[in-house]
Amino acid sequence: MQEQIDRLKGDTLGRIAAAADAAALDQVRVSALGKKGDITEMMKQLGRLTPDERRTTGQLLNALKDEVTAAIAAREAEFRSAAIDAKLSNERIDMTLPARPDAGGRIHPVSQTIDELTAVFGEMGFTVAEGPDIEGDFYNFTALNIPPEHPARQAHDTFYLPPAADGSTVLLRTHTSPVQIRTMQQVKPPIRIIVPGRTYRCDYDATHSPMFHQVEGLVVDETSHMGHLKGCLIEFCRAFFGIDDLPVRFRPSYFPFTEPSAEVDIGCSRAGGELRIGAGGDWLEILGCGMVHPKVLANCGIDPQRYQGFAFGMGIERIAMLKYGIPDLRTFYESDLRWLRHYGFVPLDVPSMTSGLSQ
Ligand code: 2NL
Repeated sequence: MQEQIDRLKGDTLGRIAAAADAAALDQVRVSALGKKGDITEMMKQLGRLTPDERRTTGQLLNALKDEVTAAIAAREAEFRSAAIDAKLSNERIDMTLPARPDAGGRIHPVSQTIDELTAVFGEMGFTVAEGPDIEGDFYNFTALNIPPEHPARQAHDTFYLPPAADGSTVLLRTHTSPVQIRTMQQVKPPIRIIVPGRTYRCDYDATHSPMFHQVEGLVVDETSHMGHLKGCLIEFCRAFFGIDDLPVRFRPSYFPFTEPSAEVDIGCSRAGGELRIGAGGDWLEILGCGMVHPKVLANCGIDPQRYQGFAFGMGIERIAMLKYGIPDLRTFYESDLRWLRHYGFVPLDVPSMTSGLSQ
């Protein structure tokens, strides 16, 4: 009996070790410990033995059963950890692989342009401010000295939302100026901010999109004057377009929120039907600006006797088109991957004061 048990033990443990997978192992378990398994059958024979033999053989068989059970459990654990290892090595990614050659994504020209102009104004000491796209008519119009009958307020120029519960008017901001209004209400001068962001107007044709991007700037201090405005914007135009001697001129204009107001042109040439930015005798309008109207300062709780400010605004798509030679505004919003591969920017090319077309 002892011999038979030893043989069975060697045989069963051998088959457990040789089982190639969980299914094979289960077959070994059934053939040893199942209802008709070898060990089970031997246990059934115990009844035929003398009480003494039954005790010793019973102990041996119990020990064998425990040992086989433990060996099966151990082999099962091996299969489980091998399966996990295989899964892990399958799913492994090499964190040391360089991102550069594989970076298929591109930065949209609007994002790139915002990053570039933020770098330029950042060097001059401006910080970036942001605010909600949905605004009230006080912030978008009234505080800016835009009269109630002004055409910009009309429903065919501005996207109005259904009135709020308290009856107040809500709209999609038509410029980023509401952010400057909120800043002036909250921050004691000196103020030096730029506000890039989405803006909305009821307008759609080859050169207008109902959603577009603007950046506005605002400086408020006790001694700010038109000379600061001119120096700041001439510097911006030259740094942004990367042309040190870019001609810049200021033309008188009108906005309800600035007095005096001006439009800024940069030099260009249109020789041969091709637009080139830089000296060339022609002019191209790129932004509007002016000294903040005293009424606008007062509307925000700033004393116009003590403080003065200048402000400016420009369209981001427009300056992006000029800098990067993108001919059609509507293509900005088409999500055409071929367009993005062509006009987009590689993520790791971080914009700086000096990066851009010239590099
Ligand atoms: C343009 C002209 C401009 C401003 C925007 C402004 C904002 C406040 C007070 C005074 Cl809170 N002015 N913004 C001033 C002048 C021009 O934008 O052509 N934008 C595309």
